[in-house]
Amino acid sequence: MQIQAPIEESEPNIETATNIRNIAIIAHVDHGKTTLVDAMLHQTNVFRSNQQVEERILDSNDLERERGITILAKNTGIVYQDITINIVDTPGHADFGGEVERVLNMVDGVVLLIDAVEGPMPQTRFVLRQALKRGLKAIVVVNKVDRLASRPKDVIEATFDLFIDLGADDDQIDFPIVYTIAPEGKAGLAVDELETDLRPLFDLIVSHLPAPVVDPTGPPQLLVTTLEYSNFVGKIAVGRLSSGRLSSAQQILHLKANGESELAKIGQVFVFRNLKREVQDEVQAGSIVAVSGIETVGIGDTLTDPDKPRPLPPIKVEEPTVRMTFGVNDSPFSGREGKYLTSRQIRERLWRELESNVSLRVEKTDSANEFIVAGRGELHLAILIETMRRELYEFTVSKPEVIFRQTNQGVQEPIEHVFIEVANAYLGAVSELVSNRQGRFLDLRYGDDNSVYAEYHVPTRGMLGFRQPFLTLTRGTGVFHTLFHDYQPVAGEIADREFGSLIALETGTVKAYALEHLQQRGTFFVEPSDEIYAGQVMGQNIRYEDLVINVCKAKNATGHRATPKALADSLAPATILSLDDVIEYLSLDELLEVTPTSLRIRKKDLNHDRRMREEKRRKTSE
Ligand SMILES: Nc1nc2c(ncn2[C@@H]2O[C@H](COP(=O)(O)OP(=O)(O)OP(=O)(O)O)[C@@H](O)[C@H]2O)c(=O)[nH]1
Ligand SMILES: [Mg+2]
Repeated sequence: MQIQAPIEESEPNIETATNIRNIAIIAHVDHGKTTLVDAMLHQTNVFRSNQQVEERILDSNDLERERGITILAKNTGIVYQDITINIVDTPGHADFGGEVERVLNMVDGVVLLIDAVEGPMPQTRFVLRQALKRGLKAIVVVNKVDRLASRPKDVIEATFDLFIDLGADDDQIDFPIVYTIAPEGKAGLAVDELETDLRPLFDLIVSHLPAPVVDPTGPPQLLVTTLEYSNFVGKIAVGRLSSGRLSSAQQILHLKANGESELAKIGQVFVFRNLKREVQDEVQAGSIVAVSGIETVGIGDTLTDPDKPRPLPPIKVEEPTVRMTFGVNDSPFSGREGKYLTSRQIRERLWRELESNVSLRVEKTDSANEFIVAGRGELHLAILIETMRRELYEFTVSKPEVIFRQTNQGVQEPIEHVFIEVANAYLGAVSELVSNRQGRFLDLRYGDDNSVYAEYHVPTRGMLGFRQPFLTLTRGTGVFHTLFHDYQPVAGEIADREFGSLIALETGTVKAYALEHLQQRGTFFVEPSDEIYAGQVMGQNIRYEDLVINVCKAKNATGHRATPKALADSLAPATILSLDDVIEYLSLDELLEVTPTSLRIRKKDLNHDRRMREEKRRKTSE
C-alpha cells in the first residue's frame, strides 16, 4: 500500500530569520537571571548614559520588588550587532514553574544560569527538563564566579551529569559554557579570564542558539503565550509569529483554545525593543510580537489566516498540587475595610486571574459563596491573595490542602523531592521532623564546611506548614527546596500542627490589663486597643488544644496600681505574622480573613458552644 503525503495548498517556504534570536533565561531561584538581564540591557545602550536606573529593572511589580524574586516572566528585546535578541526573563521559584513552561513555547533556545557556589539545584532540573523536552539548545552560564566559595569545576561536572540524567541528545549535551559576574556585567570563556563586558555571552547567543526557522510567506500563525494590558489599547496578546506577517488593522481568525473561533480585527502590532513595545506597520515571522485589539483573546489561542486557518498546539503546563477555598467574608467585621467583597466580585476577579495565570485552576462549589482555587504551591496562592488585597478585595481563605487523585490503584497524593541543607548539628532533629511528616530518606552528602545535604521524598501534605518548624529547629540557618516528584498511594497520617489557638471569648477592644494576666498562655497576635470579635484567634496557645479567653476585660476599679503606660511597656510586643506565616499557621477548622489592611485568623464556626460540642463529638467518634 502506498502512503500518500498530506496535500498542502502551497509548498511552505521555510527560511531562517538570521537576524533574530528568541531566548529564555532559566535557572533556580536567585541564581542571578534578572541581574544578568539588567547587565545585558545596560550594555546594549538601553539606558541613556546619565540615566539612574534601579537594579533588577524587570522585577517591576511591587510584590517582586518587596520579595526580591521574579514572579512573572517578562519580555524584552535588545539589538546586538544588527541582530535582535528577544529575551524572556523567567522566575526561578518552584511555585512559578508554570510561567517557565508557558514562555518556553515562544523561544528557540535557552540560557541556563547556574550559581557557581550552589551548582544545579532542584528548579534547575525542572526548567532544564522542560527546555530539553521541547528540543531547545542551551548555553550554560556559570554565574557568581566572584563568590569566595565558587567551585566552577564541580558545578560544570554536576551540570553535565544533569543533562545526561535528563536524556539530553548529543546536540544538547554539547553545550558551551560562559562564566559571568552579573552585577559587574563581565563574562568570559575561562573562569580566570573574564572580559570587561558580556560580549562572550552575546557572541555565543548569536553563534550557538538557533535563529527561528519560519515560513515568512505562509498564512500568519501566532500562538498567544502571554497577555499584557495597556491603559491605551487594552488587552495585548504576545507570542512568537511562527509564519506569515501581521499588520495593523488586519482581519484575522481568532481560534480559541476551547475550539471556538471568530473573525477579529487587529488594532496595532508591536515588537519588543528595550523595555517597551514599539508600534510597527507590519511584523514578520520569527519575532516575538505583540498584538492589540482582540478583547476576547486568551493564552493558548491561535491568531491565524481566515482563509487558511492553522491552529497551533495548545499550551500545556503541569497540574496544580495544592488548593484553598476562597470565600465571602462573613465575619462581624465584614465590609469595614475592603471595597470588593460580594461573591460576584470575588468570582469575577478569580476568573479574570485564570486568563493569564496559566497554572491556576478555579472551581465553583455547592455554595455560591465559596470557590476552590488550586495552584502549584503555597507561594503561588499567597501571591494571588496579596495581589487581591492590594486591589481592595476582602475575602476569606482556608488552610491549603493537597489535591488527591483517584486512580485505578486507589487514592494517590502528590509527593515532593525535598532537598535540605543544614549544619551537621541539626541533622538529627531535621530527620525527625521529616520522618514525622512521612518523609522517606533518599540520600546524604557531607559538604566541606560542616554542612550536610539530605534528600527525601515527602508527601506534599507533609510540606505544608513545614517552613516555620524547620526554621525554628535550625535557628534560621537551614535551607530547603522542593520539586514535585509524582503521585503515590497515600502515606500514613500526618499530625496537624502541634499547638492550639487562643480564641477571643467576646467582641470588643483588647485591654492591656487583660493581656498582662494572660501572657503566659502563649504568643499573642493582638495588642491593646485592637478591635476583635468573638471566635477570632488572637494568639498561639502553648498547649495542644484551643483555649477560649477574655482579653477585653477592663481592670477592676480598685486594686491594680500600674499606669496604662507602665502596663503597656511590660507586655511582650504582639507577634506580627506575615501572610505566608498565617497561611502556615491555619488549622483545618480556621479561616484567614483577608482585607486590604488586616489579616485576621478566626474559627470557621465563631460560636463557642457549638464548636466545642462538635469537637467533643469528633473526639468520641475517633
Ligand atoms: N556575588 C554575586 N551576586 C550576584 C551575582 N548575580 C546576581 N547576584 C545577586 O543574587 C541575588 C539574586 O539575583 P536575581 O537577579 O534577583 O536572581 P534571579 O535568578 O532573577 O531570581 P528569581 O527571578 O527570583 O529566580 C541578588 O542579590 C543579586 O545581586 C553575581 O554574579 N555575583
Ligand atoms: Mg529574577
